[in-house]
Amino acid sequence: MKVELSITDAQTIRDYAENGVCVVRNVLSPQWIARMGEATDRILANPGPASIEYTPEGKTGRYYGDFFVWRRDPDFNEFMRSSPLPQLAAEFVQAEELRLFYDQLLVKEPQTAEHTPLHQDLPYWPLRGKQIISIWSGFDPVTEEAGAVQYMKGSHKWGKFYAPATFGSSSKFADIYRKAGLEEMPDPDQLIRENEMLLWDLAPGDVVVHHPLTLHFSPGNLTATKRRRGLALRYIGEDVTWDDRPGTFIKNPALAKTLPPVNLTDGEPVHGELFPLVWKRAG
Ligand SMILES: O=C(O)CCC(=O)C(=O)O
Repeated sequence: MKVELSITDAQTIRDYAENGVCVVRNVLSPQWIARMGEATDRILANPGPASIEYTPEGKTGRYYGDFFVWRRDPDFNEFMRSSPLPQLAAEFVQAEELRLFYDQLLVKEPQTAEHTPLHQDLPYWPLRGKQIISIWSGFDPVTEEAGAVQYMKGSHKWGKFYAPATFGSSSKFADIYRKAGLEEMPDPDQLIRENEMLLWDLAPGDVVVHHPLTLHFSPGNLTATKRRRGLALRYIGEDVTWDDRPGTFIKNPALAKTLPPVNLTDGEPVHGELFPLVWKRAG
């Protein structure tokens, strides 16, 4: 009899299916946290070509965003492949094999006022399929006051596909997203007030797993001294195909010029060096 070791349990996977989000505790070792904390600081000291400073100049704090960091940093590369996270992702989406779609670094230093706006992920992405999942890990302890991400319970089941929101006024994404022609989200503050938000204090090593249609946002980091260095890994399984519709983030020339050409046509299974195969079911 073959025994598959699993990282999470059936109840957690049921919670995820019901709520569109769940926490999985104690997945990453202290060694991974220390290594990725240092790697993050290296990136912050040497921002990449696709990075965005969301905090306007002259304001306190720093909200730093970066994409496809694994392509230029060996520790990010190793983390998305060899940490327990690809297997964890595969357990949630029940994939036979898994690719990394991309990694996104989201750092909010102390006294950062900028929120991450309420949004769903999938409207930004050129993807179709069910086996799509994000895992958010923090390399610091995370609390609500330090900007923990908050998720709208069950919103992945609403059948909504809202127009993407830009994360910062300095980013050039707004023009791209308008081309998507999607339904505008109603007043986000009201949605947040009227719906149950799920969030967790996280110890380093805990991760939050969320569905690509779950609405989520994060407040600023209002603490005086506590950093909030976060990394979201987006994994995809074998059922995921390319969606070449207009208005996705990959069509932003500022991002596209930092990446090799994506030679995928509409409806083609996602593959290629930009979306590396990182996990296969043992068999
Ligand atoms: O870290 C944040 O503030 C936002 C995270 C997010 O939007 C995501 O993980 O998809």
